[in-house]
Amino acid sequence: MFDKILVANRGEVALRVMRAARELGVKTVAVYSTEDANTLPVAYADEAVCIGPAPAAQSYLLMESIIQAALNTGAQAIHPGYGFLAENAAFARLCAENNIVFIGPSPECIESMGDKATARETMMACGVPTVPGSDGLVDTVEAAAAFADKVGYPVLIKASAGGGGKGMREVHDPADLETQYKAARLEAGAAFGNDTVYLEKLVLRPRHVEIQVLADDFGNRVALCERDCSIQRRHQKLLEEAPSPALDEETRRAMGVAAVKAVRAVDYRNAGTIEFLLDTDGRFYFMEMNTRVQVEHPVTEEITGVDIIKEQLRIAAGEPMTCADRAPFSPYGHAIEFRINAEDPAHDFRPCPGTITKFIVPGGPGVRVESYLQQGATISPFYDSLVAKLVVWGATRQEAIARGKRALTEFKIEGIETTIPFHLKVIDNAAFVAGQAYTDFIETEMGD
Ligand code: MV4
Repeated sequence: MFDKILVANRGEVALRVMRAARELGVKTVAVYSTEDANTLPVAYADEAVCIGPAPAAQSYLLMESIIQAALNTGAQAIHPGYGFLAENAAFARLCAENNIVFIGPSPECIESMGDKATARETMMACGVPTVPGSDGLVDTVEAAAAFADKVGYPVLIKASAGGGGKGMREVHDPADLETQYKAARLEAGAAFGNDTVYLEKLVLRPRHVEIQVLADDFGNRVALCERDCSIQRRHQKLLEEAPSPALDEETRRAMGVAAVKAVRAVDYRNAGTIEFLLDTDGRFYFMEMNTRVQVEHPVTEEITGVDIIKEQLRIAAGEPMTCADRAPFSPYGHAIEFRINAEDPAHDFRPCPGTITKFIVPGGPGVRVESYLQQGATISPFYDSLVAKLVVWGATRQEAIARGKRALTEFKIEGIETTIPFHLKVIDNAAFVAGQAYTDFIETEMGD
């Protein structure tokens, strides 16, 4: 195991990684912007290095400064958390060039999964189900029309460099194809500096179901069940649960097998997530692979008992994962994560950074709170608006829901608006309680 690692992130995930490191007897180095100087992860770390001012481009995204901090402090590895440099192949490469272990997959894996058209081809080649789609990139309106005529409308135009929904355009009517095709390319070019697109048949009313995977250097590859992340707003997840209320044991097994196939095909190492679309007939299709640990990883930890971050550290250190002999995994109980953001759900979820005047955290059985804040702390406008993740576990989904409601009610945050009132509505919603939430849940069920 490493003696010391550097955590190239901030907020709750920085603290989460440091807690895992501490349990393994690994020392930690925090890097921070001047804006974050007084935050908990900086105080918690064994050492801390200021890397620049508030804007991420001048601090958390400065690869050279972060590498220099690792070299100066003798950190042998860097955990990137999520966001910032977590899926930056150049950063993973720079780590290697400086003999620092990047706690994550190889730069080649990051790159091949970062290009969505390539990822799709790779999955098709190894037998992972994909939505019927164009044969590679679609360079002309005529080729787009030919594909749409062949598979039938509606279709979805996707940017190869996309992900997270950017550069995506639905086409329901042949008359709109040209306009939407041109719009998708313009948007993709502006957003990613790459305007290539491909087409897929549009899956109607899908659910977002993703499989957590771990792979080590000894050929161990495990699927840690699934998470259902259908409750999203503009591609920002708000609530995630595990297992998915929409999967039976057979589909779960099949999805896990497909995910492990994908991991083997690209010789993936460390933690990752394979995202699938689940259609209303229970069929699933590869959507994207995330080559990092995700915000919602705790729900998987709760139903499997696996500490995903500690496994990441072991794998990166060249040790075998400790959970391989437990595969195939079946979910134990049910977990739900509520993302508590500093946003005002009554005003289109507009961010509302500010100072927290009261912060009373829920507790009791089956309640886990991942945060880095306390009373008197300030939410910075420079970074994401995540205040806390409230994760509840119950023996059944029904118990998890009751516990979630109880814990959301106990959580008292004042001084800022939060998404707690939104979650209290979700948890009383009949479609959610029945396990019938699709990716259009917020539009169809939370209209007001
Ligand atoms: C789709 C789809 C329907 N059909 N692909 C959204 C983000 C990007 N990863 C891919 N996405 C979608 N791809 C086909 N062929 C619907 C979506 C989609 C979506 C997926 C998961 C969660 C929320 C979503 C919201 C809108 C669209």
